[in-house]
Amino acid sequence: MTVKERYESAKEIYSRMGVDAEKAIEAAKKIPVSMHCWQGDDVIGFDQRGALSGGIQTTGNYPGKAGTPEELMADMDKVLTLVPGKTKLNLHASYAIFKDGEFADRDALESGHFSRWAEFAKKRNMGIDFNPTMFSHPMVKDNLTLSSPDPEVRAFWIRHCQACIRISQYFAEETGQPCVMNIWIPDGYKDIPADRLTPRKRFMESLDEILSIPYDKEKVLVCLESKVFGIGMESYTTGSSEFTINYAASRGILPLMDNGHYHPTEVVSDKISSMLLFFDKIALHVTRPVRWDSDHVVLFDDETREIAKEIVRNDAADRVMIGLDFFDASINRIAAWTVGMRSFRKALLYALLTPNEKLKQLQEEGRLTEVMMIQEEMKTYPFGDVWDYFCENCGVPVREDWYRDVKDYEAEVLSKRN
Ligand code: RNT
Ligand code: ZN
Repeated sequence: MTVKERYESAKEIYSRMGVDAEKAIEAAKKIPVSMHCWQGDDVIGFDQRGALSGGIQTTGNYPGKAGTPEELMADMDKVLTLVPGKTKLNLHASYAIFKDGEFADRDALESGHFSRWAEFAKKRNMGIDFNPTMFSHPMVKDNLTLSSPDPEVRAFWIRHCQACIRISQYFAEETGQPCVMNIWIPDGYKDIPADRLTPRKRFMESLDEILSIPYDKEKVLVCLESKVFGIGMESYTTGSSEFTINYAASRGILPLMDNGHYHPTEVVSDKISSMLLFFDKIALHVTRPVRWDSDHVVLFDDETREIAKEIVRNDAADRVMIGLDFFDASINRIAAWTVGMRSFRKALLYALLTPNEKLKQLQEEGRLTEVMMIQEEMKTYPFGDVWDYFCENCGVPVREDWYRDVKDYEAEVLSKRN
């Protein structure tokens, strides 16, 4: 049977459950998912050569990582041929591209340092999301940035974030799509702090200063990402969940939830609905924490599916800004990106193929046995047949066929890199 024939049969099976597969496919194509540039080079960037620092870490040393803008762009282009659906580009400020002999420190970055990225995105019809980079830099002193007791350290990073807002607005204007700009700081303490309040107060004041510059709030969606711990910041992080939610709510910016940033039995899928009741828009970093915030490649696993369901069944695809955030240096990086991007898209399609209205109705009527029964039976519906058709329809390889391209690319391109 062809992919199309299998799809026709699957469509019929889903329709008996009241699910319109055609509609699901169209909707799944359109939801933007932001592809993070930092999977391509283990979060190193182009403005420094040092190791990754700031409470995050990559593990592994798989050969062939991108070392230049040309290599990173070529790698992303390869991934783009393998992943279906609407994709945005997610950049970090450390990926500024300098001309020969030119250099600007992070507090002096300008849109010109990102013009090649803007060109790259425009040619591919992609929007751009952006992130200040407050790690892997000598001005991160004692693991502190915007909450540092040193006024010079704070001022440096305030200037950096303000520069990033201007660059984000430039991206929005160039691409015609809003730019989600996410602020994450590593700040925290390894051991029990003597004062939890003062650093948070300074962080709050620094953020207020950053946001005091004029910018177009329709074009730049500033978010604040929380975190419960970092490597070397096990006891206290300044930007905790309570801090970021309250800050975002009181200042009219977006909260960003990274599903690696909570206590191990907490799940972001359960948090989305609460956030949607109080925020117009929220942002996500979808990742896969294995025992800690390990940033493994996103899979089509239970929590990923549950996150996608929360977005879809609450009709919130335009209110939840989706970005991926993982960095595995132990496997082929093109494959890592592809698996992560395909998995999240799969989860969106899966959520769209769920009889959400019917299940809600059953819950309202207290028919909880049926809720469980249907959710369980749906797991063995012919989802793969719809997914395969979706891929074919989007012009990307079906099933594991994409891996051949990755192996060829590895042989022809990656293996020739230092
Ligand atoms: C770190 C945060 C942050 C980074 C990226 C590189 O724990 O998740 O989002 O992973 O900005
Ligand atoms: Zn994150």
